[in-house]
Amino acid sequence: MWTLRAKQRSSRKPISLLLVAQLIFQLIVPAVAVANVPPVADAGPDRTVEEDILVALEGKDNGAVTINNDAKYANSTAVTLNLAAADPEGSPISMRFKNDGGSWSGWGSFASSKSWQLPAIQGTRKVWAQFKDVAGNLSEPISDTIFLDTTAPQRQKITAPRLLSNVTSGRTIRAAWSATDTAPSSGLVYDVQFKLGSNGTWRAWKTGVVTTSGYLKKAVQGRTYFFRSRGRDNAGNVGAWTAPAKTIVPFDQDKLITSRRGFIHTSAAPANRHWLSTVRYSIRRGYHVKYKFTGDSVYLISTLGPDRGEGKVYVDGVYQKTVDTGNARLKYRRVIFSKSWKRAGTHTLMIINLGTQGRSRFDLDGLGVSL
Ligand SMILES: [Ca+2]
Ligand SMILES: [Ca+2]
Ligand SMILES: [Ca+2]
Repeated sequence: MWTLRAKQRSSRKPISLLLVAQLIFQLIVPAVAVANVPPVADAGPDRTVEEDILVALEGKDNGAVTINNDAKYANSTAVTLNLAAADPEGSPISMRFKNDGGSWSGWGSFASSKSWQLPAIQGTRKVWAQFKDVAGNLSEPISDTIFLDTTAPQRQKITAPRLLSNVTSGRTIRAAWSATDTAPSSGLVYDVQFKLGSNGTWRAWKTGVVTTSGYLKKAVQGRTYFFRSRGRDNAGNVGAWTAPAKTIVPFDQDKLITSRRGFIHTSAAPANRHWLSTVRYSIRRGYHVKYKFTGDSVYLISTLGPDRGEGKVYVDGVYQKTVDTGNARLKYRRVIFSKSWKRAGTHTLMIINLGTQGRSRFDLDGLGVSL
């Protein structure tokens, strides 16, 4: 009884008792039946009453229902049911609905969509639909399911190295992120963004990924990278962005030098131990390097070792401290001095080699500047 004429004659199905009864009724009183049937657009002029009845039998189905156009997930209990059903004679039909395990709604006139309320229970929900013709014939109840997930991911978190030289000698930043989505979850994915500098513009890095870490390659020396992430579920619930994680990519040792005396040596060995592979060093007392930088914090990066000695550090011409890079064994990319300010400004940093007896070498490997 429930058919769309476009897909008629596609398959012959068993004739139900109900339909047989209807067929007999219509054969007995064909004149009445024909008189009551309004004209149908695609009924050809040559079609007989018998053919019309045959079409109705062949096209028998129970209509169709989908929730939210058959989307996999819903993030709200308020959904739209999409309906398809028609009486072959074109007479009006009515429809009713129920949530699985609930009771039927009242009958209403057929419409191709219907607002519906799911029970607020997370997970797979099922909705039933049923149709009725003017003669009171009922279709078989049909149903559709959808996965309901109304909770946004929580406990968003992202981590990235504060100073890149602390974890690697090269320009690849590894960031890791996480979040949790209350079970049953429609599936958790992440968006990750980064920007250069605190005043930079956020740009997409990872969108809708299931991975929980990534490598940002070829980071630019001297820049400060900010990362943030959020969890998002497949139903469209979106978590809040994390507070940014900050990674300072230090300048290499030569980049910001404004003046120097000595410190003529450059060492590239051993590979991949020094920040960006090389260090500049001095072995003479009194030799110095002066840097000029703009930022709100600075990190002086050097090498510790048995033959490494002491140096004096000055900021903006003011003595800060004497640092000792002596150590029983070699340690690369160590922060030997740091200082921060409330707001960004331009400063100078000077290091003077003290030429410590027996271990006069002093390394300069990089300068981390946060901006
Ligand atoms: Ca569905
Ligand atoms: Ca969720
Ligand atoms: Ca270096």
